Amino acid sequence: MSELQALLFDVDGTLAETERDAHRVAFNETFTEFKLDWNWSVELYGELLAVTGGKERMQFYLDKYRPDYQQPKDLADFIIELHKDKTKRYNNMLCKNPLTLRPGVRRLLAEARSAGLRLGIVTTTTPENVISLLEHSLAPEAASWFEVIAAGGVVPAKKPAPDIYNYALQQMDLQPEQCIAIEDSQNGIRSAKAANIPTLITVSNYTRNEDFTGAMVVLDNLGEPDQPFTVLAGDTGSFTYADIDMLKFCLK
Ligand code: XBP
Ligand code: MG
Repeated sequence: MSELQALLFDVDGTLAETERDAHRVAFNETFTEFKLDWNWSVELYGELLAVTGGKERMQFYLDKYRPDYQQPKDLADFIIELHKDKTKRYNNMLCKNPLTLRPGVRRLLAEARSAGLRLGIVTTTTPENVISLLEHSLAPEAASWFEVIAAGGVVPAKKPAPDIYNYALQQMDLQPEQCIAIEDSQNGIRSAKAANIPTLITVSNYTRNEDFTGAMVVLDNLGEPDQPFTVLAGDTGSFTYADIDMLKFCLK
């Protein structure tokens, strides 16, 4: 087994609970702005999350739920326009009302940095969304802590395809077994495992009932010294929160 060298973090659902009260709300505001009778309830959005990527998600919604919608001839361009508006709204939201990071995220990142571990971001969300979340919720300079921010459409196929993880490995010149991916969803673990990267799951509010077969360990969150995690699958020994020693223990 190679020595652990890098942590690769997913964003949505992993660093913060971004989906229900931020991405979903931004989509709905855009639909209202464009006078569309589309409204994504909390429940419906859970089903739409089966498809990663906001543009792809809108197309999926029309295909599956709105066969009645009179599509414009240039539907792909229209979706791009809607998505630009949604991205602007989402970024304004993160600036005005920064989201709280999930338990253990800030601590684990700080420990990883002082232990000399390398860091990467691997996500399907739009790059500017990542920068906003990092700047407003973590630290103004936090984007610079990550060697690579692999995001959005930089690769042809989004998660669950392995492309975005393979891209990050290539950019960082790392082998999969030198890394741990930290994910919250089945699409995320399918992507990381298809790239052969050991994966730790912290379930999020939309993903707790998903199938995480192949995960190194499944936790409710990363935990804190005074706020132990709950282990949902796997062996964490006597560790009660995720730190570097715990990650190394789980790799063995
Ligand atoms: C999250 C996604 C994203 C966001 C929306 O994936 O699928 O599409 O829901 O962002 P991950 P965009 O957990 O891998 O970050 O609208 O910018 O696509
Ligand atoms: Mg996620």
